[in-house]
Amino acid sequence: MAELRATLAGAGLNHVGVVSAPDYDRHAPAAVQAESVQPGTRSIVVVASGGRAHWDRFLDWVAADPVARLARSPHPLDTFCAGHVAGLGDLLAGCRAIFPTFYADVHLDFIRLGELAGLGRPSELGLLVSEPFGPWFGLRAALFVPHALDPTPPARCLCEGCPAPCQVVCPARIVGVRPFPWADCVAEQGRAGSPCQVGCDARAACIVAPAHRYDVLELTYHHDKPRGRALLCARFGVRDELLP
Ligand code: B12
Ligand code: SF4
Ligand code: SF4
Repeated sequence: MAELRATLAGAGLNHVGVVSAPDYDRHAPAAVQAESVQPGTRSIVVVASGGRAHWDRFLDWVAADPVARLARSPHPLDTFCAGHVAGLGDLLAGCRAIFPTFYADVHLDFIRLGELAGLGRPSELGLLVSEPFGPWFGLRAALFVPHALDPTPPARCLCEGCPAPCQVVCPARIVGVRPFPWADCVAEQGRAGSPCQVGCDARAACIVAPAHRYDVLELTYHHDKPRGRALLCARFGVRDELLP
């Protein structure tokens, strides 16, 4: 596990937790039980990127060949992450990696998975919030592995007793509503002129680990992919070859 953690950290995949297969199976529906995702699974290693390190490594990787890795690539950040995971080589023997993308062949609820693997607790924002990284981490992969690894203990809920400055800045006033009304969040992001088209103000207001907040380029890339791509292409001086 130490070697796996160290190799993942090389790409900024620096927030890693483990849930045992039996514990995962107690929460996951029949279609995605561990044995049907990958026969022989005994643990699931959930891999996240805390703070800006993964994004910075991604920019270094793009810089080496911006035409192939950005201008001609529909999902450059996902490709970078998947490439690093594939590069784990022997460490992945007998494992299956599942990614949290829309085009993945298995769709897992990574918020639930991240919580089970002790990476954070669902917050007033709907997102997981953790002690080391606040809400500033992304879930990047789930490795279904044939080893019985020590599970990570549950994370602490940081919203309990917090004055919740996140609630008042949400234009849709949905922060704090349980269960989190994702459909209202989507609707607000689609409203003309909404500040949520370029970032989540509630996430930015979270008082936990603000030093790990993403920069404007990364925030734009996550919230407004076309504009994020345009900014990245401008930064690397390439023409987006996927534009019509
Ligand atoms: C779609 C999506 C959105 C949509 C809508 C969310 C929704 N829930 O409908 C919108 C656009 C609103 C959105 C917004 C944001 N999102 Co979003 N989003 C997602 C995405 C891609 C899928 C969410 C989803 O639909 N989950 C349920 C789907 C996968 O499952 P399903 O097909 O319906 O059902 C199957 C499974 O759920 C399974 N299942 C059921 N129960 C269980 C239990 C277990 C244990 C398992 C394994 C499976 C399982 O069974 C079902 C049938 O097979 C996730 C990534 C992911 N794969 O989880 C990110 C994700 C949740 N988003 C994330 C983020 C960061 C954001 C934003 C901040 C914007 C951004 N990208 O920067 C904002 C959040 C605003 C806020 N409140 O703070 C992060 C959260 C990170 C964190 N720290 O918690 C995620 C995890 C992406 C990532 N790679 O990190 N998001
Ligand atoms: S993206 Fe906008 S609507 Fe959704 S939680 Fe954040 S501030 Fe509220
Ligand atoms: S500001 Fe406080 S209540 Fe809001 S998400 Fe962060 S920890 Fe939770």
